[in-house]
Amino acid sequence: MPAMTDYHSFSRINRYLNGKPVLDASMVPYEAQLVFNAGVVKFNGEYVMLFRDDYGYIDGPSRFMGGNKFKGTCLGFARSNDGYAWKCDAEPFWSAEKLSDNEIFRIYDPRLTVIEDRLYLCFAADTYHGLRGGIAEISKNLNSVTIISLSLPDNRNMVLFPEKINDKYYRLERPMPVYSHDGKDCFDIWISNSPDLRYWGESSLLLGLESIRYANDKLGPAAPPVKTDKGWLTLFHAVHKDTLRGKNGWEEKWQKCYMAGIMLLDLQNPQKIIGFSKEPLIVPETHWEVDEGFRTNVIFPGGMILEDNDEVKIYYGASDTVECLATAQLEDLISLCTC
Ligand code: BMA
Repeated sequence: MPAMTDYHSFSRINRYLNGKPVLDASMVPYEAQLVFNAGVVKFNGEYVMLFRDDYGYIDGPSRFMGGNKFKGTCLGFARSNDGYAWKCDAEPFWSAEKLSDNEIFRIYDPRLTVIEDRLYLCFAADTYHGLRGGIAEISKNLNSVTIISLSLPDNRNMVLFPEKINDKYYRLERPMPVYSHDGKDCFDIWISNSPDLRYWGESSLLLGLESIRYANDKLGPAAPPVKTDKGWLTLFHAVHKDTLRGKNGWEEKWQKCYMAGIMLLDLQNPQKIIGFSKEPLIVPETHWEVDEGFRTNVIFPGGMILEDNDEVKIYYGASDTVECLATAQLEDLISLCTC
């Protein structure tokens, strides 16, 4: 496995504002420390972002040196007219504390998908008996949320396709099976379908870790797939672990590096991969991605928007600390998916 420095972001990826965050804790009008891993869609004539906010961090001797203890995690909305400049709502939107379910103690990493004018949320839920992936519907006025289904543990990083395919809903997901290789995780991307968003089945392996040469630890779905003439354009995160890596962010030994990868799935049969990129799409490189953060070297995309002029906006959490935006041209991204 080549050293991390052998990898670079795709040359035609443009980091908006040279990688400066489009949203960070200073823009949130309530308690916030880490603002990241957001889902983003166009809905009701505006751009809507639902971000994760880990708040109430007690710092140690210097920034992010107090361990990983937070008061809580909530999800908050931000809105935009152009997808570049964002403004947060005055109050947080949702958190585990708002549920009557005593099992779930944290909700995080939201992804948003609009299907037939309805807004759906996929989320990760930490429960006292394992990690679960949830699907919920958010009301049109963005005021309330109704849970539709929760997976068995352990599963997370679910994303919904934005339309039914052959009359079925589809989702990508990342279960956490107990097989491993050389003491490392081996987590892959799976695909399932459902008649009603509630009952899921016909699950099959979509992309195994062994197919991605720049990853050796785990893969997971990133933003919900986007429909193009050539297929479903689909982002994923790919994790490379190197035991020689030492201190990064708050941990003594944070050895993982999260990159973004890209693939194209068949429009009528999304279980079939048309192609994927041999190289990573986005690799941690900027100050916000590499030098400073709660967990450095993490690129975690959760939203992708295809504009009418074929610009693709990719929103990603950087270093589990801030939310950034990269753009690219659709044809450049499609031309990468050849393997
Ligand atoms: C994953 C999730 C993400 C996080 C990433 C990197 O396992 O917990 O929320 O961004 O690790 O720390």
